[in-house]
Amino acid sequence: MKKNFFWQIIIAFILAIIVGLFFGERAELVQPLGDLFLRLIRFIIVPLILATIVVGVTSAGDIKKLSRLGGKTISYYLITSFIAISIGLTAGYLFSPGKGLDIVVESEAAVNETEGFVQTMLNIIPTNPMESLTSGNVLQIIFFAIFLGIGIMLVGEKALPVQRFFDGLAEIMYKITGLIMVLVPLGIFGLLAPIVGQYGLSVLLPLIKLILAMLVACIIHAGIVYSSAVRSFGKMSPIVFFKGIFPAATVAFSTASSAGTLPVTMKNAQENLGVSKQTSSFTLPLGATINMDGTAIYQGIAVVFIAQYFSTELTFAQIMTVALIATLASIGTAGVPGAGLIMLTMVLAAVNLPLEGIALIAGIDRILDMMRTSVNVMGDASASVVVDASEKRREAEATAS
Ligand code: DAS
Repeated sequence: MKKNFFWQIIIAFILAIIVGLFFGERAELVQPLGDLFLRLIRFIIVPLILATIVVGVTSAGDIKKLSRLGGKTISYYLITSFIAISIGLTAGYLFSPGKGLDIVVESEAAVNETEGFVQTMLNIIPTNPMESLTSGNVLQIIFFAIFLGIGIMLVGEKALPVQRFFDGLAEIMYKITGLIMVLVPLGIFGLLAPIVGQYGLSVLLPLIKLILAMLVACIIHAGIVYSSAVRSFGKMSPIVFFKGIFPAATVAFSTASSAGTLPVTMKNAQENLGVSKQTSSFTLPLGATINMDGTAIYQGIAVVFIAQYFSTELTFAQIMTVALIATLASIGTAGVPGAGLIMLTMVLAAVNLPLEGIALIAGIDRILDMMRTSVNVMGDASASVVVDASEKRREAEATAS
C-alpha cells in the first residue's frame, strides 16, 4: 500500500474526530461526502460479486478443487467464529458490563424478529436470480454465481464465451474499484465526522464498560487469532497482514458494512497481501456474508450484558447454547449496518432472555457495529491468506512430485 495513502487515511480519521467533537451534531454537514463514497461502493458491489465469484469458481478448474477450496474456507470460518464467541463470552464475564447498571429500559427497540436459522439458510436460495441481482441480495447473488460457475465448468467448451464475459467483467470491476479507492480518505471523513458528532459522551459513558469489553475482545481476537493464523498457516508476518488490510479495516469501521467494504477488501487482499484472484474472488464475497467473527464476539458480550442487567444467571448449558446459536447467527448475519443487532434476537430467544435487552444497546449499536465489522473484514482477509497459502503449497508439491 502506498505510504501517502496510509497517511491520508490516518489524517481523515483525525480530522473526522476533531470536526465531530468540535461541531457536534452540525458535523452532519459533511455527511454527503460519506454518502457519495457509500453510493459509489454500492454501485459496484453486485457486478463485482457476480463476476468475481463466477471467475473464482471457474478458475478452480474442477469440482474437486472447488470442493477442497470451499471446505478449507468454511472450516476456517467456523473455527475462528467459535473462538470469537468464546472470547466474547469471556470478555462479557470479565468486564461484567451489565452489573449495577442504572439505566432504565425505555421501550423495546423496534427490532425485526429474525426468521430463525433454518429459514435464513433457505433464503439463500434465490427463487428469481434476476430479482436477487436487482435487489442486491448478496447471499442469493453468491449462491447464483457459484452455481453459474459450476454450470460453466460442467458445460465446458460451449460455455467458454460466457466464462470470457465474466473474466472481462471481473477485470473491469477491479479497475473501477481502484478508481473509487482514491476516495477512501474522503469517504472515511464524511462517514465518521457525523457519527463522532452524534455520539456525545453523555450517550457513551453509561455503557463505556460494554464498549471497552467489545474493544478489548476485538483486539485480542484479531491480535492473537489472525496473527497466529497468517503467521503459522499463511507464512505471512502479522505486521504485513495488518498493514495490508488497514484500508479495508478503516472502510469497514466507517461504513459498518462488510459487503460495502468488499471491493476494498478484495483490492487489499490481492495487491497488499498477494492473495491470488482465484482465491480472493471465492473466499472474500463468501466471507463478507457468512464469516462474521466480530459479530460472534458481539453476540457473546451482548448476551452476558443483558443477562447481568436482568440479574439472570446463565447455566453452563445455556452458555453452550449461546455459543452454538451465536456462531450460526453470525453466519446468517448480512454484511450491512445493524444486522448483528437484529440477529441478537435469535440468540436471546434461544436462552429465554427478554428482548427488551435489545433496547439497552440499540442506542450505541453503531459504535459496536463499527468495531465488529472491522474484525469481520479482517477475518475474511485472514481466511483468504491462509487458504491461498495452502492452495499454493499444494500446487508446489504437485509440481515437485
Ligand atoms: N455490520 C455487519 C457487517 O457488515 C456486522 C453486524 O452488524 O454484526 O459485517
